[in-house]
Amino acid sequence: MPRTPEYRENVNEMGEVPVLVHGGKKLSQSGVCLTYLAERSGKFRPDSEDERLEALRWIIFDNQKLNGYLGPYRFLRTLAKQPGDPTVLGFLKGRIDNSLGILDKRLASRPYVLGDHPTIADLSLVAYLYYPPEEFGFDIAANHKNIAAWLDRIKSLPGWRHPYDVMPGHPLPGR
Ligand SMILES: N[C@@H](CCC(=O)N[C@@H](CS)C(=O)NCC(=O)O)C(=O)O
Repeated sequence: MPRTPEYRENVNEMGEVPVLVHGGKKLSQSGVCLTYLAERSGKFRPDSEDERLEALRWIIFDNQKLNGYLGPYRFLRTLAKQPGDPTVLGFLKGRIDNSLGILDKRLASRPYVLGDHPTIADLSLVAYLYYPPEEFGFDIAANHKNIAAWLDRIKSLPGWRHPYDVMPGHPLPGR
């Protein structure tokens, strides 16, 4: 659907999901959707200008260098009709390992990405990290103890649900 001309014309010219429709607004880019939801609800909202900028810094890092690589990696490895080229997968895995290392170090000295309370920066960064290790071929939590503890912390927050429990279309047909 996101690739059809109709979708680009009527839903999102960038040809991507997610898209958030709320009242008269139609928003895309997960960081924009998260910012809007945090401002509207007051939940997971960075507290000050410094926090807002810091959250944006981590959301951009995430979109480009963590989930921005994990998404295509998982797609090529697990979902694509043609298996991914090993050179491409190797390149992406190297970038993912580097980004996971940066995040793990960040979380060594603070419970959440910005400090002592969870914000939209955490919600952006966890995006793909609860998917089963088999989908990646490596176990993120087993190899990064600070990320593992942070994922448990977020999982304990009120209202947390596994992505497969809230997204339509899982399990995929034939899997
Ligand atoms: N930076 C965007 C990335 C969105 C994105 O790449 N979404 C994927 C699915 S998870 C998509 O729509 N891919 C379709 C395509 O690239 O053709 C965001 O955070 O919303």
